[in-house]
Amino acid sequence: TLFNVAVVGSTGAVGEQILKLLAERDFPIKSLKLLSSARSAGTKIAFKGQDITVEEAKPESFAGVDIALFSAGGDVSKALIPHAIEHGTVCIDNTNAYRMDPGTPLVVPEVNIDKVNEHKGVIANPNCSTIQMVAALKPLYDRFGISRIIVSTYQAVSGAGAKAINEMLRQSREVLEGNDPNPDILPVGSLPVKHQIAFNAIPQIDKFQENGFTLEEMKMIRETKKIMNDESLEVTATCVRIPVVYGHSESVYVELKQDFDLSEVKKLLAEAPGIELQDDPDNQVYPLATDAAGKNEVFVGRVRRDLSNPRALNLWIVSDNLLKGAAWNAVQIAEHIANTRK
Ligand code: 11C
Repeated sequence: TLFNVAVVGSTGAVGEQILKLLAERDFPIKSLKLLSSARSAGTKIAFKGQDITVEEAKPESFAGVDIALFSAGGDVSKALIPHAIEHGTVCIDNTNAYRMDPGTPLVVPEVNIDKVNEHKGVIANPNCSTIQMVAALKPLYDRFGISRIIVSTYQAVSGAGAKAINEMLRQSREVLEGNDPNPDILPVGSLPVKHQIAFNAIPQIDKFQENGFTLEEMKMIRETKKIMNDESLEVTATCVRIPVVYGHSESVYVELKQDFDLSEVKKLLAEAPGIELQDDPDNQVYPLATDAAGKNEVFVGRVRRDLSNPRALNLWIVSDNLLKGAAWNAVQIAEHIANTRK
């Protein structure tokens, strides 16, 4: 079976990767509609050698569309997904709009692909920093149980979009030339205060909530419990933006419910789908954002027993935030839908 597919936000950083993956994976496409805001409409994008003109996304754009992948911001998803569902379109949403809606499955294929079948028109793709963490922890959760996770992130600027990449590169040049870096975008475009990202680390990703955590941190906390289907799982997070272009890195402390053998932990990680163990301290082998960039896998290394708690582990988890963190996870879900409809 071939499918009528739409990509909403096709000119954005994630939309671009979705199109690349749909082409590479030879997704069974009958027709491909590229949609965007009015601002980007009219742009031509090449797909498998053919130029497709981007159209403005409107409620009626979804007539006849089987599968739509959304990555144009939460407001666009909230405004258009209800219309797409009315047209019978199955929506895969990369934004925060539906993730915590109790009726919407929040899916990481390596963890809970079975949830896709419970959808009522929309399947939510989790936040990038959550996806790579739960994908890596799932084999340990299944074998030993997990009681607590403490994570600190080192997140790439591409998570904040193409403009933030340019901002980091521009500021780096300014600083090297001895000029004022003139912060303009980060940490949050819509807030008045801006901070330098070049040669810096900013402990704020997205807006602060009333509890003192940022929205990014709350996404990691809430989404992890929902994806693991375990409200008793204790999670805390500190999310930090660093001057890396592609690839989020995470230092994760995880308390297991049972005693474990470190070699078994490494074996489970090495054999898990979508995970690549890169752990050889003697040869200085561990995951690096520069190596993970452009790859679909989640890389895990620095696996060691904690010294303060023998039932706890420390790990370093790295993945390309635009691929497994966004576009690849969404395309995996789309492939599952396509395969089950054959
Ligand atoms: C970042 N994690 O790195 C964010 C971007 O909810 O899908 C992804 C926002 C989201 O800035």
